[in-house]
Amino acid sequence: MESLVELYGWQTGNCIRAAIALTEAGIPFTARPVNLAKGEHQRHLFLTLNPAGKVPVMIDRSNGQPLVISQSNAIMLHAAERSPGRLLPSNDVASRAVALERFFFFVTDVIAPNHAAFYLRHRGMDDAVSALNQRVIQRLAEAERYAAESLFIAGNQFTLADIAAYTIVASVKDSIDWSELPNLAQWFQYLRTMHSIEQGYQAFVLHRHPTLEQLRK
Ligand SMILES: N[C@@H](CCC(=O)N[C@@H](CS)C(=O)NCC(=O)O)C(=O)O
Repeated sequence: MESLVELYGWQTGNCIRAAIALTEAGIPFTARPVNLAKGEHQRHLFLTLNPAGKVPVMIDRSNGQPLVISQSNAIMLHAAERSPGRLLPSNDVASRAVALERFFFFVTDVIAPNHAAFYLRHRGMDDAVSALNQRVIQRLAEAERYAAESLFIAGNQFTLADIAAYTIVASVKDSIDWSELPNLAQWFQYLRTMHSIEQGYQAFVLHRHPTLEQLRK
């Protein structure tokens, strides 16, 4: 049976985070690869879903009327709301606030400058790129404290904060001085074996899934 949720995306951090969150929330979804290298995100079919021409986009039909959401963080929060307690602590206001604090730390203080560096690299602004990349590694090192405190980034439960942290740590892992971050290293090794993490990274690897174009043929 077709899943009630579709996730359009590609092999990028934003899409992988959304895929990990849906998987960890136990929400079955069909991954629909949108090949950015081939410009599929700029084609009319995709633009009708998201006029901004960006992935990920989720369509959730589980409540009758299709719900189309196009921000990765909104998709992650939606996954958390659909499965109370799975991605954010549900019965302790303080633990939930800490999980959100750390989720937004990674999203705004680490992932956002990393994206800005990616954009500026294409504009040839090398000095700005290296300043931003340095900043990303510096800020990321603050997570050593979180990993030292508990098994996961925000306590003893896997949360949205771990998903945000994992994808950015994985993407810059070769620039990290791991000898300085032993607890984060241990956390990283543990998370890489988690089913939802593996599935998220596999979701948009081109394999059996038809592409958006093939689906409409
Ligand atoms: N803030 C958005 C950013 C979406 C975004 O920039 N997606 C990138 C891939 S990670 C994209 O679609 N890039 C294609 C383009 O901009 O042409 C989110 O978190 O979903």
